[in-house]
Amino acid sequence: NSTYGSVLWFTGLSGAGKTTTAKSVEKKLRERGRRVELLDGDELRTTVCKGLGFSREDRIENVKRIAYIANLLSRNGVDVLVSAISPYKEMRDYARQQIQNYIEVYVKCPLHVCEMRDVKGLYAKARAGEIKNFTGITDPYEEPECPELTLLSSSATLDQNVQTVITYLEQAATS
Ligand code: GGZ
Repeated sequence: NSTYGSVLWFTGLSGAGKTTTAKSVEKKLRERGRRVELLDGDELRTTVCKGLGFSREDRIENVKRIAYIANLLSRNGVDVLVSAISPYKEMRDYARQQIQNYIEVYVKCPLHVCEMRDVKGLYAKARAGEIKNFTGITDPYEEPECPELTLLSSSATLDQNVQTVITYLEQAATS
């Protein structure tokens, strides 16, 4: 549906590169004159999703709120980039069902690589038992079964992954 913006839903482990990739795609789309918004789970948890934790219920509520905002923006022609772990199949299916032009982008990265990067030191804390319900360590991540796109963030470059997304959008626009 061409009047709707695309909703690129980046899912994957903490530290897999969802936000980095989304920001780069955001820049590319802006350069092309698109109106774009990035909805970052980690950031929204300080505002509209404030107070939500990491239980299954809270994560589902978090994703529902994000999907709601994504839908509002997208129906006004804005391209939306969502960056949220969204670890459960159920919540991604919910988003897919709620959102027109939902495009699931699995940012795939082996756990040991995310853990080695440990940009925010969260994996170390999770291993030490200081953070409960940490995705990949003490909480599940259900791998997407048929995402529209899979980006390998440990073996492909950022530029390659961004190009994969842009090419996908270009092809979707002409088909
Ligand atoms: C996973 C956690 C947790 C736990 C804090 N499990 O990589 P980050 O740091 O910057 O982003 C992660 C963010 C996860 O929020 P989401 O809204 O994306 O999660 S979900 O979609 O599951 O609702 C991580 C940080 O918060 N973080 N505690 N226990 N990630």
